[in-house]
Amino acid sequence: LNTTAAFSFSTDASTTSPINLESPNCNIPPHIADRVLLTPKLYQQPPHPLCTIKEKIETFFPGFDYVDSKDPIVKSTANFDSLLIPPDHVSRSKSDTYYVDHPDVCLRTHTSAHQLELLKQGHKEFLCTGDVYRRDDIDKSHYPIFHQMEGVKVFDLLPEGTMSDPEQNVELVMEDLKKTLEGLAQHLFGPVECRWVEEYFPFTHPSLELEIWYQDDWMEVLGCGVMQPKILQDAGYDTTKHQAWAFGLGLERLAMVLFEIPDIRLFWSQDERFWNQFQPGEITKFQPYSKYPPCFKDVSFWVDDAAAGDHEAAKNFHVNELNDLLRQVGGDLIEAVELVDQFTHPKTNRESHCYRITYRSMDRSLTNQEIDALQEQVRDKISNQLNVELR
Ligand code: FA5
Ligand code: MG
Repeated sequence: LNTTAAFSFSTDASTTSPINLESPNCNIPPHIADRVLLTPKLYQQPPHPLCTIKEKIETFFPGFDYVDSKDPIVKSTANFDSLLIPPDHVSRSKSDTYYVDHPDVCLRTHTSAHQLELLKQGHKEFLCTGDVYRRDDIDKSHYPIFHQMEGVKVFDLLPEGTMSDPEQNVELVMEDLKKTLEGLAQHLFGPVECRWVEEYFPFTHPSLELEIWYQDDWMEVLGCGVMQPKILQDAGYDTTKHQAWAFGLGLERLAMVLFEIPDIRLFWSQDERFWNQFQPGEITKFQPYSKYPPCFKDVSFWVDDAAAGDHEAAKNFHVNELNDLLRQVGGDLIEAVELVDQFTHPKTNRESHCYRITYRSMDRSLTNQEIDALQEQVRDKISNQLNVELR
């Protein structure tokens, strides 16, 4: 990395967390650190669609406490342990999570990171909104920074005798949760095609995901479930008397449906043709300025470094390393990254991957020259920074 700066930022008057990009325990690339520094937050800037949808959801939950200025830099204990996520869970790996200081401090990967803390502070019905960070796929509905809203509701169960069967309680809480979220979908979209899909989260049981039909496919918009009693106990509740539901929804995904925004990168646009289309608090359909042509480039490599005699590296290569590298070079000009071919050489036993990179700007036509230059940089960086051999 060519930066020596230790960034400081503050989203909450009480905290200022430094990010030292130089630290070997930090895997945050500069293009992500820059975004962490961006204040005010998109969801606090009318007429941004994320701001409008946040407010529209909040009006559906009157009486809830609204929390939206928690520091995105959190202890791993809050992001993982407090939610009963096991020590060896893949979501904790450096290839999935951005660490400020591995393994103790990370960029929150979900707003669930604040559940226990807020419960302990006495919030019983709350919505918590924030920017969250993940090393993830690159396509029209995945972005390394996105926004979630957490919802939690703690129930005081009826006196013993009327509802003393815990199984039955879980069912009633789950029913309330589903009804609430179906009501929310109706409140946001009117009639829309939805389906519930069974899921697993360590912190809820049972757990579900809600999907909405959008652009000819099912798109997952939220995860939810009945909170594990252990979490309520850790917050000081007697779980013979209390139970809770929780959900975490992806604000971009919902806003894409509501405003007909075709690509998640648009939320980060600074183009006035984007911003000028929206009015504070109003829901209007996004008019694409024009669809500029995409350009596809393939890159193939052996996922080990024969020169270094390191055949074990194949096991260590993770596509998220490539994704971050691509965003570093191409920023939001990278529309999608897709593994299109993979094979193992029968003689050398080496593994080859071929990725197709889609370049496309949301607001202008790209020139061949420009893309060739980017692709050249991409190849350079791949061979210098990843433990692989270009083909
Ligand atoms: C979670 O993050 C859970 N914390 C949700 C939860 C909360 C479950 C409370 C139970 C109780 P998941 O990883 O599925 O779950 O993400 C939740 C939502 O975030 C997804 O449904 C999707 O709408 C959105 N999302 C996930 N990854 C991305 C991404 N890379 N870009 C944009 N949105 C995303
Ligand atoms: Mg999910």
